[in-house]
Amino acid sequence: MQAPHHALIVIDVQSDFCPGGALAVTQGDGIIPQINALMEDFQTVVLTQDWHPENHSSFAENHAGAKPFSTVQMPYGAQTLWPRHCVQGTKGAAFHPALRSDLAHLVIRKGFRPAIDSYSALFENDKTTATGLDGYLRARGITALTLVGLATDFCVAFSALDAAAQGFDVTVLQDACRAIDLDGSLAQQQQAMGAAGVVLA
Ligand code: VGL
Ligand code: ZN
Repeated sequence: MQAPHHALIVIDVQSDFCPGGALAVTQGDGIIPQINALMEDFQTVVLTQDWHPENHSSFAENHAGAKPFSTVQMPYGAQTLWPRHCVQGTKGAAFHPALRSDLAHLVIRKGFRPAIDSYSALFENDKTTATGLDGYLRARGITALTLVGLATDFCVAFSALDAAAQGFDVTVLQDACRAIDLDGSLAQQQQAMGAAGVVLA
């Protein structure tokens, strides 16, 4: 059993990010058995859930003429446009049925404001709107985080970078993550995480 100050954060293991889903990550479901085992080994387990309204500004279909995987400028900076995914209340937004979500202590939903995307579990993409996870972890005396889930180079990496910047000791278990890898994004984010002191295990 892990120490009480060490939490497991499981990022976006949802049907839409797994094979057959709207924004499927290659072998996204392959990490689930390992994550289920990890959840039994931690005294604090948090799941994040990407949770968008239909009119979300990260969907290409909500920008006239824009293609999925292109980039637009938002008031808060560059934003990748995605196919519609993880729409609130849909099957695709649900946790993958094989994930032992019953073992989680907290579910944190993110990306529900139409105008701001939220890759990170701590801050939305404007880098200032807090999800509240930081307060939850601090109130429980947690100082170390292990991150797993989808996708390594987006939601996992953004969460790891924010958590390291907030002073947590952060480990990303790469075996229990899978990447989208858009234009070299995986190598770029691995480099950024390394530079920020995130342990890539
Ligand atoms: C994610 C793209 C859009 C992720 C979420 O979970 O990594 N990626 N929304
Ligand atoms: Zn999303």
